[in-house]
Amino acid sequence: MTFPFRPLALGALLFAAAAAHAQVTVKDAWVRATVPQQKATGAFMQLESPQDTRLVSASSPLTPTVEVHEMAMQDNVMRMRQVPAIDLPAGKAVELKPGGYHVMLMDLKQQVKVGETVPLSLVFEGKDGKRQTVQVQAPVRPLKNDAMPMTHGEHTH
Ligand SMILES: [Cu+2]
Repeated sequence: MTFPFRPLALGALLFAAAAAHAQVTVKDAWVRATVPQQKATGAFMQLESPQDTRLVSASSPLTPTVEVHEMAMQDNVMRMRQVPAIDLPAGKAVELKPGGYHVMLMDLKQQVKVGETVPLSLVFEGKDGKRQTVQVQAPVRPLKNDAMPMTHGEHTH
């Protein structure tokens, strides 16, 4: 005798297991360091979700004003604007990077320095309207890593 329904049952099981772990993965999150008096900066990262979802908002204890932005060429000028959400198609990595999508930290009260870590809460909304929040600790990095000269020993003035 064979068991024709067995593969079907196994498939249902696997689906249930996947649904239980339908968490968005956040990789390589970082925040761009600021110079004194700079009031805004961007947070960048790679996002991947096992099912269709969208990044709808973000927050940070650093500032009450955090927006989801997109940077794009408009009339030959790079401009950025707030977007209602960033779509994450199932299984496809979406990169938030300088010159593209980013999480914007605005109204900064203090300088964001290299070596610090910025906590971020990212809110995702699935097609069913269910929301999940993912916490990220994003290290602060200089604008251009490779442009930073290596320094050795102590500085004396
Ligand atoms: Cu921006």
